[in-house]
Amino acid sequence: NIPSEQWAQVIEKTGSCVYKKIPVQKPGPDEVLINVKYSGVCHTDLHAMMGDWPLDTKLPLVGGHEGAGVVVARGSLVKDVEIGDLAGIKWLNGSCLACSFCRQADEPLCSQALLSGYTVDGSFQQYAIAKAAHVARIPKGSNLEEIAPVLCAGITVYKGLKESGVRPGQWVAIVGAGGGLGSMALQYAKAMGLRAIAIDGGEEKRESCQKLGASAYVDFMTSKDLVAEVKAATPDGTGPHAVLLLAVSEKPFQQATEYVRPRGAVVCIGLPAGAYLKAPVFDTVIRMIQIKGSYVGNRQDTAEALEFYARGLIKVPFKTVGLSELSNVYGLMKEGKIVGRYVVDTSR
Ligand code: 8ID
Ligand code: ZN
Ligand code: ZN
Repeated sequence: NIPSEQWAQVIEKTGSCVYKKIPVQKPGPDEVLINVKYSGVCHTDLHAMMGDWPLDTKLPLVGGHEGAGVVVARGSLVKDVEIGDLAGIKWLNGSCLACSFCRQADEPLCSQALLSGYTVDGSFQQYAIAKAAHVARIPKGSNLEEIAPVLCAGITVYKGLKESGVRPGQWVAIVGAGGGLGSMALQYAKAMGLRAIAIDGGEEKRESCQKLGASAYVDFMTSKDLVAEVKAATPDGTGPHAVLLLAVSEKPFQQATEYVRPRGAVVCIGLPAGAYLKAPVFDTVIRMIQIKGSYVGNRQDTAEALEFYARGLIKVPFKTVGLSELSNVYGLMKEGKIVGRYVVDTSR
């Protein structure tokens, strides 16, 4: 018994969202309808609402792309997802599956990609649609509240760590370590046998980062010389083998090449509005530094990221509030006050 109406947070015009009732949609032949129980709130959702990026959203738009729930309906072509299965709505809602990127498991690069909570309605509603091929398969019995943030934050940082090329025993700097992606990154880094230097601001985030397994914490708000402090945190003082940039601010994107180890990798993941990368050509060449971007993950990355969670290796602090309170979460997020992740409960 799927209702015809449901509660949702709808962006009617850029800059704000309204909690209201909207119709429940029917899945197409290759789609499933998921009764979303919980959804994580990613900073991307705030960027989408604020129109921060040079890519248009649909309007009106239901945001959200960390939705964990139960499959309640499926299209006629769907064979491998059953009604009653647990499943997740992630950023990549669908892709063509036929282009050269899709064929090589680079689905996020597909030019036909559908983006949950951006180009198609996402998980800040009680019933959301996704292409069956792309929904995350969540193991039976999982805690949906806790697993929701894995569906974007977890997948993205796990992929970013793989893209960085760091190996067990090596050092990685996590910039924005106290936030949603950062907290996940500390847990994945630990599970992957890496040593992490957490960079963020304030004592609450320091405490959280240390609990999540960081070997060192550098406070960007109080440090007199951040570059020197990050390098000094590695045993030989040459700096971390890789840097994961997760902050929503341009400055750390300009700084990272200064403290990364020679031959190290700077991986850009955070998407501050209007920001540019800048690095001296001379140092980049003679220190053989790699600068690259990393964008969510493919279906295999999704399965692997969920497996780390299922093994009990990923525990990230989260707070749950009702979907009706989403605007308050955005308020805290704008001020950089969130430690870990906020999750919304779609039943209230
Ligand atoms: O696929 C992707 N590339 C992808 C996937 C998901 C999210 C990219 N993102 C992007 C989001 O759109 C956003 O721009 O990653 C960024 C981080 O998302 P989030 O983790 O959901 O945001 P948050 O919880 O607000 O955490 C950001 C942290 O950065 C810190 C803040 O204190 C906060 O803890 N921070 C800032 I702002 N400036 C900093 C600085 N200079 C900083 N930390 C260190 N140094
Ligand atoms: Zn996200
Ligand atoms: Zn494609």
